[in-house]
Amino acid sequence: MEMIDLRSDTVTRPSKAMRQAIANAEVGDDVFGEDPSVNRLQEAMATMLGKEAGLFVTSGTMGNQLAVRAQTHHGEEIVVEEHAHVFNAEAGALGALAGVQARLLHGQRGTITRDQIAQVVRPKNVHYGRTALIAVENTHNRANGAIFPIDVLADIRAFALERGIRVHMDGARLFNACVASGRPAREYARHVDTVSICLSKGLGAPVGSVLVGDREMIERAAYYRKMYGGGMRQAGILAAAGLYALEHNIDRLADDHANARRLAEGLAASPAVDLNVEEIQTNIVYFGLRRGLSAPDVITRLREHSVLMLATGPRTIRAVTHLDVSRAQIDRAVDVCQSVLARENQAG
Ligand code: TLP
Repeated sequence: MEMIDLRSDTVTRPSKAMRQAIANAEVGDDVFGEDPSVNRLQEAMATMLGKEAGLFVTSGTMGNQLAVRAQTHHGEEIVVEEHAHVFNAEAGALGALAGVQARLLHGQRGTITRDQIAQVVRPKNVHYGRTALIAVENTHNRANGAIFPIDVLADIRAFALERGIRVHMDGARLFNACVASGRPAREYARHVDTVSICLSKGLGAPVGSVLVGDREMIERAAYYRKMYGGGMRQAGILAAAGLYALEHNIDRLADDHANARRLAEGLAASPAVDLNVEEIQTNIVYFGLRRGLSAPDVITRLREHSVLMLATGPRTIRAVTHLDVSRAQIDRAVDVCQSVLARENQAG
């Protein structure tokens, strides 16, 4: 039976048409700045986000870490929500590569506020590492793909400007936020200095992210990209997939959101599941298991029925919808989950 892979939206494979775009890509040496497809992609993303320049990078992790490195100095502090990807899931790079300390805040569904930030910003004093950067995540992965509210972001930005602090947005799934909220990407981007956007998640490209910001910052990021081994040569074959994704795969994210809703409703109907359907705004569904059920056990049972999800804790599971999962497959996944959970529930 075909697998229904809901572990992540990173698992998508390039479609035939995207592969055609890859095959037809014009290329050059991007370390010399001579790859026309890479240049087109960088410009297209910068324009969409209303920024001066863009930089094509290997991954969301590299986009975030270059943004941090290029906007901070060793020993400074970055204020970030405690479950943010940039702090939790990037192999300790904040310390290892940028040499910064993270000042963690507890967010409400991934959102941190101006007031919270104001309380932890360091005053000028010989004892303190300067607060150099605030990082927000939109959508917020660990908060069920929650959209970062734009008015809260505007407040943070106003405060940051007053205090001379830069703001970075991990916009790995920014276009999910845009499609779900009906707001264009540049409305979010105008409240931050830099944004990193992934092409290889819901947008369906095989590789890559783009970091955007002002020209000077992007030049610094390009220097660190080379230092980190991220200078690619005929990367146009990858950029062509990204350009294809920007043209064809943004509006359809609405289907993924509808599928995530449907999945969440189906899961929430099980008494074994702890999940608030109202929290599902985009394509990510985390759910808890009640009555002592074990997430690794449930995952194993689901796999036996060709449904793949991720255990993200002893009693938490994550499912993510994307362009390689159809509505019919979601309906089947719901049936499988309900029968597996009912059986596990009886056994437990
Ligand atoms: N997230 C991956 C895993 O690392 C958890 C996933 O499957 O969701 N920012 C956010 C908000 C992300 O969710 C991710 C990837 C990244 C950055 C990093 O992107 P990559 O994997 O391209 O380095």
